[in-house]
Amino acid sequence: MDIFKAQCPYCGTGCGLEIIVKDDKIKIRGDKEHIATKGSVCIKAVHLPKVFDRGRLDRVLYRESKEEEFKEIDWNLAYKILKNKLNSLSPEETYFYVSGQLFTEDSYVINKFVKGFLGTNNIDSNSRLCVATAATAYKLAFGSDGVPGCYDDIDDADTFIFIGSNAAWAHPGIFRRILKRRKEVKIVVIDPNYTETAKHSDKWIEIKAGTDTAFLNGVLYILYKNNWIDWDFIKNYTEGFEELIKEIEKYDPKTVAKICEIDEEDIYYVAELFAKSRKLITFWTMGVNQSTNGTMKALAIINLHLATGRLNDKGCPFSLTGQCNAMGGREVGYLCNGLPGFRDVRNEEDRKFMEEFWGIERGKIKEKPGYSITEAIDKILEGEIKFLWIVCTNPAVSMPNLNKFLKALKKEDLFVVVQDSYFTDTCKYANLILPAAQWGEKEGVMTGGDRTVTYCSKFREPPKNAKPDWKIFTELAQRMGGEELFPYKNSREIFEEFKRCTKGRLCDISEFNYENLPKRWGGKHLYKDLKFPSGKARFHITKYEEPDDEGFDYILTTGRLKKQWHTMTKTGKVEELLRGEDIPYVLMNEDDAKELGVNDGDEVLIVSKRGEIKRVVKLGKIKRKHLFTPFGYNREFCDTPTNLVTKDKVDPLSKEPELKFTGVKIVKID
Ligand SMILES: Nc1nc2c(c(=O)[nH]1)N[C@H]1C(S)=C(S)[C@@H](COP(=O)(O)OP(=O)(O)OC[C@H]3O[C@@H](n4cnc5c(=O)[nH]c(N)nc54)[C@H](O)[C@@H]3O)O[C@H]1N2
Ligand SMILES: Nc1nc2c(c(=O)[nH]1)N[C@H]1C(S)=C(S)[C@@H](COP(=O)(O)OP(=O)(O)OC[C@H]3O[C@@H](n4cnc5c(=O)[nH]c(N)nc54)[C@H](O)[C@@H]3O)O[C@H]1N2
Ligand code: SF4
Ligand SMILES: [Mo]
Repeated sequence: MDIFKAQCPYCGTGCGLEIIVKDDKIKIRGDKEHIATKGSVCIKAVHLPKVFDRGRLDRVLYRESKEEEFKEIDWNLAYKILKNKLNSLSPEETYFYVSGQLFTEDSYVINKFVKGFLGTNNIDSNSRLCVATAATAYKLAFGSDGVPGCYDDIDDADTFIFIGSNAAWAHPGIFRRILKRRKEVKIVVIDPNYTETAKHSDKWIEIKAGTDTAFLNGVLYILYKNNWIDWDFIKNYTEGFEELIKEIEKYDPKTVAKICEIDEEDIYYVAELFAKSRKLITFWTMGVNQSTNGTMKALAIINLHLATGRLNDKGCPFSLTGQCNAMGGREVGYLCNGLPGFRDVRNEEDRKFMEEFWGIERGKIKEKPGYSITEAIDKILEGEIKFLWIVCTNPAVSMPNLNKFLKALKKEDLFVVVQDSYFTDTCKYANLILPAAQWGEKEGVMTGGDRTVTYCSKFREPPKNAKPDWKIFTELAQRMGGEELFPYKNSREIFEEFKRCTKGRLCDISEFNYENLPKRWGGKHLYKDLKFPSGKARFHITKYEEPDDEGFDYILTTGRLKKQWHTMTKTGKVEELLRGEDIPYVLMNEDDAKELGVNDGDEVLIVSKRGEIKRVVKLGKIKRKHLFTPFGYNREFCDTPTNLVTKDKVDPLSKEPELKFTGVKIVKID
């Protein structure tokens, strides 16, 4: 019997796992010794062994035109095709779309390939649809990305606010840790949907979707009027409070209650918690981030924590990370403006440092950020981008405004490469499909949601022909004249290189190695001395802007399934995880259903300006005029994925799309 260790490859909780391999059997359990997660594990991880072999990609597939059938080719020919394509185009005509589920080593190599070797910043990741808003808000408020607290803070906090987060489903490892202390703590949930998380709360605040900024500003209004704020903290460690307060004057309880369609009392309730609790953590996730007003929402949360001095031992504005290694991806700078070690392409010194570090010519790294993914889609449609390489994400399901995106994918003058471990919906639009080795079949590290870096062991062989993501890019680079820049024979060499460039940075992991992990960078509290990368922490003026319902009466919001992971390429292959989760449903309020004349179990069409989807009605507790449907159903489960109706309008600061608010009408199908 062998025991291997790794971080879970699903959610950002980042549970440390033990993988027990005996003969041909593999079992998975929580690793009690893991410093951050201490043994937590959930059902999705337990069933991982079942998906290692089901429906795996084990061949390189190619077709010159998307009209043709795929034929099998070998890796040599694949590299030749890629080299020719990339050499025939200017770097700005190419685009790379990657993922928060890659190992840090994979992300680092791909980012180096694009920004340091090809010389374009045209790379973005699915984090743009996920944590981009939180990262933007942290940078604006503190001068850097990075969660200020860690999971240990849960164990002595007395108050938890969940805003736009269904942690009971989405971060079960964390939520159960809180439930262990249920009797001693207060839990508030702010969500239009009466979620599993809300069921466990002391108070559910049934907010109208999209209006959180108004709500949070209203809480600050009450704190200010009652003098429930920490003036010493504000004076010593922050700036910008006076300007903010001028804006906050507009958010009296009466006005806010009307905007958010809640009781005034709800705003007082939360204000009192900020005033009086011992230690308060505000957890937020996609109900905050995926909004055209998202950065304002996140900054309004941080404003409340700064106004009441709720950092470190008094609390934390805690953005829950979605994917297993979104934090690691942010460390290597995999968004279109990032560089490794929390650096930025717009910063001359950062570019110079990385050019010297990589040993490439001055000026190779471009100053202008690349296009974000939704901008890139426009550029594909306009014919400016002609090559798209998608790695470890399934955007043919997860991208907003799918009809538009699929039109871009189908263009004959766009060459599409899809690198995945399974045959996904996105593969159907590819010219070239590259089979990837996945978690368990390669080694590397991931950083979980509280900055803890965990080593992930290799404990099985990949299917024939499947290669680790870093290796695919390394072998291609070597054939394109990049032997010196990409000398890597294994992932350890990549880690050793990456960690050196983090020395002296906030995310310094230069002393970490595969043998001494797991370890957390930045310590328990990132800003324990209340010294911030920006000097003082900054209040920002948070303006509420009304979400656009496009003239429809109903608001469709979207999100997760309890036992399924995103687009179901893995969890959708496990019977135990499918039970009750395989019928595409829409959650509806009973009074709305009566008004519409529909019953539980009826089929309806949900129609927006961009498309329509078919769903089965499930009656339940959700705010009136709000509907909720999961977004991850792929075409095996449903002909009409949710994102056919959502919009690609983005937050102006984080460029994260509005995935949580779509104006729709309901049409009953007879
Ligand atoms: N089981 C499971 N767990 C997962 C995942 C998975 O696919 N399956 N995915 C992981 C990833 S990548 C992520 S990003 C996280 C996401 O984790 P969460 O963000 O917690 O999950 P969601 O279901 O997307 O959305 C959370 C809630 O936001 C609410 N909401 C919608 N609009 C608003 C609004 O305007 N204001 C407020 N206050 N609330 C609103 C929705 O009703 C929903 O209940 O989950 C991670 N964990
Ligand atoms: N309407 C709506 N849309 C949303 C959201 C929402 O709440 N509502 N949430 C958004 C968010 S937060 C997220 S994070 C995205 C998630 O959306 P996606 O990133 O599209 O979701 P996944 O299904 O996790 O896709 C990961 C892919 O990587 C493959 N894979 C797994 N391991 C490996 C590997 O080691 N290498 C390679 N190359 N491939 C691998 C899997 O088979 C899978 O196809 O969806 C976004 N879209
Ligand atoms: S809670 Fe998240 S990280 Fe932990 S085992 Fe479940 S899916 Fe994996
Ligand atoms: Mo996410």
